[in-house]
Amino acid sequence: WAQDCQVANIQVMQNFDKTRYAGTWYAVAKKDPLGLFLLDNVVANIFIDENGYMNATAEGRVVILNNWEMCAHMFGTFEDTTDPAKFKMRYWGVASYLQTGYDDHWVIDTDYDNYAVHYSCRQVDDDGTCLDSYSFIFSRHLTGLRAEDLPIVQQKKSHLCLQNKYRRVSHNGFC
Ligand code: ODT
Repeated sequence: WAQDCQVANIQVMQNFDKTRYAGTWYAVAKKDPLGLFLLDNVVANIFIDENGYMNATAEGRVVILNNWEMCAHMFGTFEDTTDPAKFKMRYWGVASYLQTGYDDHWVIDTDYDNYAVHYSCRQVDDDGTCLDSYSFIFSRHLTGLRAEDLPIVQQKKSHLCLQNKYRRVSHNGFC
């Protein structure tokens, strides 16, 4: 498998099933974008609405205005694309001073029951690689990934050309 780091060539989850993706996900690791927002204690809750569209809430510790630490409560709505594992996510906070945005939300891999690898490229460079990406590694378990899922997740990180770019996301009850 040739690793060319082209955003257009990134392999995403095949036959993605959003109903199985729904539910609670705990972030265990994160590759930050420029101007990072969610620091730690990040929990996402994904649900499918009555029209079949994916929606989500998320919370996490943030520091805004340089030194105001708080728990951000965020909402997101997802637009389907031609690829069932690639979404556009519109997001906003319950409070106006939180971030708003419109990002890609790609599901790179998941077994639905234990782990999920998410990826978002905010800016594609002229050469087709990503200039500004972020990525979450999620677990269904607050305790983190199972040992057997670690090699799979490692491989996906390297396919994203983001190996060694992740930091651990702690959960200490702040949110
Ligand atoms: O933390 C950053 O630096 C960038 C992340 C900004 C997006 C956070 C907004 C979350 C919106 C609602 C919930 C969606 C849940 C999806 C799960 C993964 C992506 C955050």
